[in-house]
Amino acid sequence: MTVINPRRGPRRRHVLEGLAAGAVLVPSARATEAPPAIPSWMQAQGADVNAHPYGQPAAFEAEVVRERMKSRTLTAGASFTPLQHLHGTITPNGLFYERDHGGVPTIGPAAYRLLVDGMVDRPMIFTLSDLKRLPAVSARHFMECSGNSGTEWTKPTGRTVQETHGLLSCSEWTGTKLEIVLGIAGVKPGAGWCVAEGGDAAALDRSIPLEHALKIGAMLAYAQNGEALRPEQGYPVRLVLPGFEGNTNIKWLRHLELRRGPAMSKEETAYYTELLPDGKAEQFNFVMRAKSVITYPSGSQKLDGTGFYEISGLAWSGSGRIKAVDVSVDGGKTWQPATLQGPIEPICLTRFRLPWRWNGGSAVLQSRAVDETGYVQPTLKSLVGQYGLHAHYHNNAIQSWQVETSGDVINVHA
Ligand SMILES: Nc1nc2c(c(=O)[nH]1)N[C@H]1C(S)=C(S)[C@@H](COP(=O)(O)O)O[C@H]1N2
Ligand SMILES: [Mo]
Repeated sequence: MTVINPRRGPRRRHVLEGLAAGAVLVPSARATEAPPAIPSWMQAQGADVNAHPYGQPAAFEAEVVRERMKSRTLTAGASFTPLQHLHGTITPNGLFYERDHGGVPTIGPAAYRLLVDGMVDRPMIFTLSDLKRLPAVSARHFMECSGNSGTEWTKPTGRTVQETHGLLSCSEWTGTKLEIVLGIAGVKPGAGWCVAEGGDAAALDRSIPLEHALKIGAMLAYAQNGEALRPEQGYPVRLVLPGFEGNTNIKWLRHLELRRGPAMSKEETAYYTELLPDGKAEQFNFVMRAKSVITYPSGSQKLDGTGFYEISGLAWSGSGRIKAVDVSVDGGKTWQPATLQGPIEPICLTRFRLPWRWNGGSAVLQSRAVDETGYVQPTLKSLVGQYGLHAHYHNNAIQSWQVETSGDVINVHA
């Protein structure tokens, strides 16, 4: 990092004061590897350009990995995206969060088949090449497990934003629309639901309301960020239901059955329902409500001295575009509007930023998202007031990070 340009206006200089804490004025920079000296890596040819036919991250980035949830089996479990290390809004494929109920099956492209039957005019089986011949679309959408932040209902538990919010990722998905495939099979009148089944050992199946699924642009995706889906993401084909809870985005999709009503499968009765304070359970909570989180500074990070910091984070809503994000540095007493990084796309992660001067005092950082429907992300208190403490899924409460006078950042309930 270089020294601040003295020609910048006084106000900007004030905001950026302390920005380049580690930078050194030119005359005292005498390390042999620092410019103007010629460093060792300029004195010989670089590494073999053919070493990695498939590119790898820089060796220095080895700590940027998914973190596995503690689970009793090696196959059923989850791993979390390292949101604190990522920039912008797209999740690299190797870091996309993962949730598997029965491990990752190996399905070759030649062996893949999709059966479409039930209330259709023509029951059909599609191969992968059949699906790839159909008109394609690409769209950027987030995906979030409805269990994301599930550990945070009663007390602050995750140490990092990876642990509190890492069952969240965002890709550019490419595939063919569900509408096209169903159009070929011909949906019979009266078919209101589509049961989607995965080709894994869990045979995970969910009932999808047909009209709603078509409205949100449901997709049979075979590509993610330009390349084929990763095995963990459902290779070769998964259902992408923009804005719906992760669980309904069936991976290794093998069967679509058109029906009058839902199947009442295990995953929509025993699980993925919300136990309410009155003992009743809320079912079919498909749409992920607006939510946001500050990724920098966030849990387990440490501020390196007072001065300028750019608070930055992610906001998203299953109902459409993010309209605004407000940030508080005093635990919710006062709020300032953050800048949203465009383009702001519907049902997509949106990056927000706010310049901040840390004066060395204790501070509680929070962000609050508002989506295009006017819905405002709730405090934990108001969410618990509504759902009680027996709910597990869909915790979209405001997250608080406390900056201590030491500069350490910790997860707190404020
Ligand atoms: N066939 C199948 N589909 C599945 C799952 C699964 O275990 N099997 N997990 C579901 C859950 S709970 C979530 S949150 C998302 C996770 O998708 P990802 O692993 O690509 O992040 O996939 C859903 N689709
Ligand atoms: Mo999930």
